[in-house]
Parts: sequence; structure tokens; C-alpha cells
Amino acid sequence: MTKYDVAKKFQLQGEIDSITPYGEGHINDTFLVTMKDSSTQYILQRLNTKIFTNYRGLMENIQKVTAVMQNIVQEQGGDVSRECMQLIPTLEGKAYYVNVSDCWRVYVFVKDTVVYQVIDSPDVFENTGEAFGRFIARLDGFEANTLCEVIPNFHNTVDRYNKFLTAIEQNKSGRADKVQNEISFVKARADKLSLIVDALERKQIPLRVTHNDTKINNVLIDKSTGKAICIIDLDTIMPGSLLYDFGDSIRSGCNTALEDEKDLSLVDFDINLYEAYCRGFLRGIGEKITVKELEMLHLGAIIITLECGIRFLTDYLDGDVYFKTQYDDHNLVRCHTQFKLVEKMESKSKQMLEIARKCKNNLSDSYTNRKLPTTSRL
Ligand code: ADP
Ligand code: GN1
Ligand code: MG
Repeated sequence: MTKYDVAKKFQLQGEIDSITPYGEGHINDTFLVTMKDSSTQYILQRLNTKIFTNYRGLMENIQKVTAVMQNIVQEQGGDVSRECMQLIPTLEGKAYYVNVSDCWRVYVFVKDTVVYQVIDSPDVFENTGEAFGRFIARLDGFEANTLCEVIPNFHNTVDRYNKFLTAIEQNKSGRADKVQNEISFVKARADKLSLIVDALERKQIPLRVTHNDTKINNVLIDKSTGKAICIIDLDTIMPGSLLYDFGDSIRSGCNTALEDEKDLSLVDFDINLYEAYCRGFLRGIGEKITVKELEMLHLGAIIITLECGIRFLTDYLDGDVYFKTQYDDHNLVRCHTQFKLVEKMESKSKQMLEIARKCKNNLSDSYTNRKLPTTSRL
């Protein structure tokens, strides 16, 4: 079945002109569908069903969350057509189309936006932080247990570490000898990896409905205003910790280079961008953040960057079976950028904590001195 045949299974307006590969995601196959009137476009995606084995549960999550979001944005006087992801139903009125083992879906294409792979503007990054903070705040009342866990233990850093140890032992790719330094880098930090998982388990921080893949190319920025208007890539929305959401934007946005930059001298952690994101995120989430979460934001950034590096290294050891790769050592190159960032963040962790506190205090001053919640909610 061709992509054209698949696209015709959905309720598209008009006649299809072209279908072309689009975006730089590591997981799904994304296409831009342009109609003959050329002003109407859609995003067609083939889900990676090897990774998202429970694609039906995943699509149900997305249906639930997009419906709630659309209502909230409408209530708040926003523009649903630009600020919310909107699924286009199939001819039978379903949210997705299954062909043998492939699962396809179509979204409304949000026009006049850009996504960044590297951000250098503090204003744009502050707007990005505000959008992700607001996203979590909007989902605050959402019952976490009504969503399925799309990928079990997705951000369970301890479990990621155990899988990494297994990958070393199995050495499926035969590359283990080559990455002894990288393996030592991770092992030296093993005690840090459980901090968020433990805090969740002890109910020191709340389990929330979170996005879980908040890298900067998962938010659409309005071309003319620079505002972050629409959060995309909703596949991994499920119960999780805000710290991973905050952290993943920092991991991707405060990197002065690309995630797969080969020249490590270009990779640095931009603390000014960190401050900009903190300001935006804390404004967006408002009073929904707890004191403990605030005090752990910097750890969220460090731990997820380490986790992401571990995942790239694990995939390298497994023979590149998870992330899309373009060349032989691609996952190793990605792992190196993440570990370099970890080191840079570690050397600035105290400053990162102070920045979070300062941003919160500046905001609290403007909030008529209302107090933060001091305990977790769940
Ligand atoms: P992946 O899971 O593979 O990362 P994404 O859902 O993030 O896939 O989509 C890949 C890219 O497609 C995004 O980075 C963005 O550039 C673009 N994109 C996705 N959805 C939309 C949309 N509704 N409107 C405009 N662009 C989109
Ligand atoms: C993947 O789908 P994409 O490219 O937005 C991955 C994230 C990683 C990221 C690293 C479902 O995100 O968890 O942090 O690559 N998504 C999944 O770039 O594994
Ligand atoms: Mg994406």
C-alpha cells in the first residue's frame, strides 16, 4: 500500500498533490501532505510499531489528552487551530488507520511555524519554557491512571541503567571493548541515577501527567512572533515526573551544538539559556510546582542528560536497533555530546539551583506572596 493510498483513508479536504518526508524525529516516519490548492497541508505519520507496540493504547492516550487540551485552550480564549494538536479521523471516523502491522495517523499541519534543533535566542527559549510549564499545569487535574503507560519504565533511570548493564554483558554489536571509557563514565555516576525515581517512590514529588519527550524540536514556534504555540509529539504522554520534562528541554535547548555534533569543542552548556527557560517554565506552571520539585530541577536536567546518553550508548552496544541512525557511529557520537553536557552541567549545578530559586522568588514577589504547596499531591 502506498502512502497515497493510506492518506486517502483519512478525511482530507481536496485532492492530494504531494507527500514528502518531513522533520527530524528519531522514531516515527513523518510526511508532509500538500493538497492541490497548496494552502491545505497535513502531517501524515507512520508510528514506529516496533517501539510503540501498544499503539492502540498510545492513540487512545492522544485522543483523551488532545480532547482535554482543546477544551482548556478554548475556555482560556486561545486559538485551538494553532495551539492544539488535532487528529484528522479516517473515513470510518477512527483516530488511526492500521494496515497489517503499520499504524498511521494524520494531524492538522500548523502553518507558519518553525522548530529548532539548536536554540540561541533566550526569548524563544523562555517562550518554550512557558509553553511546557503551561502544558503541565493544564494537565494538572487529569487523572494519571486513565492513561496507559505507553512504554513501561520510559523514564525510570534505574531501569535504564540495568538495561545498559545487560547490553554490556550481551555485547550484541561486539563494540563493548571500544567504549570502556564511556562505560566507566556512567558507572562513576551510578549513585545519582536513582534520585528522581526514589523521590517519586517516596512520594516526595508528585506523579503527574507529563509529556516525557520535551526536546526543543517538539514545540512549534510561531514564525512571526517567536512564541512557542503548540506542543507536538504526544506519543509518550503518560504518568511521570515534571523533572524529566523540565530536564529534557534543558538537555536539548542549552546545548550550544546539535545532539549529534562530532566536534565536541562546540558542545557547551549555556547557563543564560538555562535561566531563560527557568523563568518561562516557572511562569507557565505557576503555583502547581512543589518546593521539592523546584529544588530538584537542576537534577532533572543532569539526570535526563545522563539517561539519554546511556540510552544512546545502550543502543550502540545493542547494534543500533532503537534510534534511527545515519552512519555507523551515530549513536556513539550522540552519547559523547550528552556526556560532555553532563560534565558541564555538573560543574554548574550549584548555580543552576540558585537560578531556579531566584526565578521562583522573582515570580512569587509578583504573586501577592501566596505560598507554594510544600507537600506532594499524590
Ligand atoms: P518523531 O516522534 O519522529 O519525533 P514528531 O511528531 O516530533 O515525530 O514530528 C516530526 C517533525 O514534524 C516535528 O519536529 C515537526 O517539525 C513536524 N511536525 C509534526 N507535527 C506537526 C504539526 N501538526 N504541524 C507542523 N509540523 C509538525
Ligand atoms: C526520541 O521522537 P523524538 O526524536 O522526539 C526519543 C526520546 C529521546 C530523543 C533523543 C519515543 O525522541 O526519548 O530523548 O529521541 N523518543 C522515544 O533525541 O524514545
Ligand atoms: Mg519529535
